[in-house]
Parts: sequence; C-alpha cells; structure tokens
Amino acid sequence: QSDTVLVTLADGVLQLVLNRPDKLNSFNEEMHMALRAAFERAHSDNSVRTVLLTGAGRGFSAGQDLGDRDPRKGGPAPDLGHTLETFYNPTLRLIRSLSKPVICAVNGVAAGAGANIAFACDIVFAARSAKFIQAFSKIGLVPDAGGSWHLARILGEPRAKALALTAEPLTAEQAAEWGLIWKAVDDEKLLETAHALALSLAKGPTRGLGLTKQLIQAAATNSLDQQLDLERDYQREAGRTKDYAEGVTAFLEKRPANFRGE
Ligand code: T3D
Repeated sequence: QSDTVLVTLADGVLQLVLNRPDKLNSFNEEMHMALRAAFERAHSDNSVRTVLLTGAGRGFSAGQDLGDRDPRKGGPAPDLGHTLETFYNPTLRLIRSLSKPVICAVNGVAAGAGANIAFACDIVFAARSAKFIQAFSKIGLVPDAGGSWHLARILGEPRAKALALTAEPLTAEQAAEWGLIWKAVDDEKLLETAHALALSLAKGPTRGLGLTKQLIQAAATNSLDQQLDLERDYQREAGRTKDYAEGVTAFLEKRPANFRGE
C-alpha cells in the first residue's frame, strides 16, 4: 500500500489523507493510483459507509505535480488527454458514482485539479484559511477534473469564466457563499467537524443516502418528468430496505434508529 494516501477505516468511515505534504499533496502517478484504489475499495467494501477525504500538512492539494511535467527534461510533449482519461477522470467518476456520502475537509490551498476534486465531493467543509484556485490558466491549461462542469453549473457562466480565466484565489467563505462548498469552518475545528458528520452519516441508512445522492446528481440533466419518475423508482427501492423498516419502527417506538446500511 502506498503512503501517498493514508487510508484508515473506523466506525464505517473510510478516511483518506492525501499525503505528499512537501509538494502540497500534488498528484504524481503513485498518488493517483492510491486514491483511485481507495475509492474502488469504498465501492466494494460494505463496511465502508462514508468516505472522508482530506490532506496532510498545510495544503489540501495543488493539483497535478508539475515536476512530472517538466519540459526541460526533453522528450515529446505529454498527451494530457491521456493522463486525464487514465488518472483524473476515473477517480472523478468513482466519487460521483459511489452510492455513499463523500465528505471533503479542505485543510488548506486547493489548486487546479485539487480544487475540482474537492468540488466533486458531496459535502465539502473548508478551513477558513483555505483558498480555491483554478490555477490552470496560469500555465496554459483548461479546467479539468470536472471543474468546468461544476463551476459553470453551480456558479453560472460569469463567475465560472472569471475564476477560470483569472485564476484568482477564492476564499473558503466566498466559496461557501457562492454555494461551491457546504461550510467554511475555523481551521482548528475543521477535521473534528467533518469527522463528526462523517461518523453520523456512517450510522445512517446507507442505501437511502446513496440513492439520495444519485437522485440529486441526476437532477442536473433530467427534466422534471424524468426526475419524478426517478423519485418514484428510488423511493420504491428505498422503501424495500431494512433501514426504512427500522427507521419507521424506531419512530413509532420513540427510540433512536439503529441503521445497518441494509
Ligand atoms: O498534467 C496533467 O496530467 C493534466 C492535468 C492537470 C491538472 C492540474 O491540476 S494543472 C494545475 C497544476 N497546479 C498548479 O498549477 C498549481 C501550482 N502551485 C501553485 O500555484 C502554488 O504552489 C499554490 C498557489 C498552490 C500554493 O502557493 P504557496 O506559496 O502557498 O506554496 P509554494 O511555495 O508555491 O509551494 C510549496 C511547495 O510545494 C513548493 O516546493 P518547494 O519549493 O518548497 O520545494 C512547490 O514547488 C511545491 N508545489 C506546489 N504546487 C506544486 C508543487 N510541486 C509540484 N507540483 C505542484 N502542482
């Protein structure tokens, strides 16, 4: 197992810590593969009921490791379409398709693909000192890791274009005000706040939560009619889970529910 991503599982929470602090947790191939493997595990391991993603050190992630893209080393220009298809896109798809909540605790600067991986998570907390930077335009690239999609969809064209074209840092507070993240929290409270929510969701009705995530994501491209049909289908599925039966029973018996993720 690679130490570029520290993985621990406790009480249903799979905690993933990006761990190349000397390089502000920028992505080399090893870290890509480790993060992808961790999300693959989150898909297949039933004991994982929530994922919590954060970074070691003073940054969350500075995106691609540019040391691995040094043109001065010679050789042909890299095929960045290939690196997106091989490394970033599969991880993005794994995060979005995971039928379990993914919480992100942005502990410091999140730049380039680092910012956009955070925006792909389901509930994002950021330390008040953290900044989000669409750094791509500074080096002649375009937003990736789903950033062009998330920014345009959440912010609309004027703000999305300005952020992407200027690479102006966005504060955590502003990101929260604009709806890009859930909350900005005091630096020293970040991890405990994110972890408390992760723990509480991990004790929740996992299948219902997963369906809820998928339902809300589907709304981005569905018509109201399609969405009503999907609500019907997912509610049917949720209504057949043991956790639903437990939730209703616990309510009627005036006691806390004991969900098992089934
Ligand atoms: O290539 C492909 O596959 C295509 C995909 C691309 C996806 C992308 O993410 S492209 C965008 C890549 N990222 C960037 O352009 C951001 C580069 N970093 C920065 O602009 C700044 O480091 C930050 C604004 C993020 C933070 O600034 P600051 O002043 O807080 O820290 P620093 O001093 O710049 O960085 C600290 C160390 O981390 C430093 O190393 P040193 O000098 O102490 O040995 C710095 O070189 C290193 N570092 C930071 N970002 C990267 C990095 N090393 C390699 N790659 C990085 N992206």
